[in-house]
Parts: sequence; structure tokens; C-alpha cells
Amino acid sequence: MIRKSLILAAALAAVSAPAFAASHARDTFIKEQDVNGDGVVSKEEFVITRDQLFKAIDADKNGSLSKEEYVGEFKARLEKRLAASTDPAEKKEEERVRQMRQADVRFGVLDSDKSGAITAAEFAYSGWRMFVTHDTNKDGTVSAADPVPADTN
Ligand SMILES: [Ca+2]
Ligand SMILES: [Ca+2]
Ligand SMILES: [Ca+2]
Repeated sequence: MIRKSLILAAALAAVSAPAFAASHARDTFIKEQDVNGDGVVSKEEFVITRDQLFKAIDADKNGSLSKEEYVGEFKARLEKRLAASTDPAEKKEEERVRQMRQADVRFGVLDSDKSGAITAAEFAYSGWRMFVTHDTNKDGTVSAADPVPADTN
């Protein structure tokens, strides 16, 4: 029984990503939005996935995202990721605090009219800016062909 779980742990460690590359943000963006799996995110795919994401976060289906909905959805995904991570507990806690602080800041940025909730229009606008940021070669799609700026933060 013990041996079995050790083998499983080793297998899990082997499949987890080794290093944090500079192109990580772009590649994650592609992985999450590339609906048809051709390695390219078209504007159409991006509109579809953003819309799905908005609906998924809007837990009470009132057409806008409250802070609880936005931060709560992020926290759920973060906790899943942290649970799968092999980092030591104190590093996870550090990451948790940092990420949650960023989520808080992001909510404030997304809620551009400071109404206390993110509307579909505000969400679409921020998404569009994200798409444009990743489309560094300005061809209207995001793919591995888009050069990643050296300074990513
Ligand atoms: Ca695609
Ligand atoms: Ca809502
Ligand atoms: Ca591009």
C-alpha cells in the first residue's frame, strides 16, 4: 500500500512542469482559450471562452460579477492548483497570500466604474486588452508565433 502511493507520488512529480518559463503566461492563455486545439487563439474563440468564463463566475446569474463571486472563483482554482503542487507548505501559503492580494487588485481594475461589481462589458473590455497584449505580432490571433517580451511581470 505504501509502495503504491510512493510510485503514484513519483509519477505525479514527473508530469508536473519543471520550470517557470517566460512564455508561461502566453502558453497558459493559449491552452485556456484554444477551443479547437490548433494552437492558435482566434478572436472568435476568445469571445466564446470569455463569455463562458463570465457565466461560470456569475454564480447567482444576475449578469454581473460581485467581488465574492470573482475572488471566490479564483480562490477555488488557486486552491486546486496549490493542492496539486509539491512545494513546501510555507511556500504555498506565501503564494496563496500573494495570489489573493492580486485577485483583489484585479477585481478593482476590472470594475472600472467602481460600482462594486464587474459587468459583462467591463469583463469583455479587460479581456480584449489581455488579447491585444498577448498578440505581440499584431496579426489578430494569439499563438506561439507571438514573441514574448523579455520583461514580463
Ligand atoms: Ca484555435
Ligand atoms: Ca453575480
Ligand atoms: Ca499574433
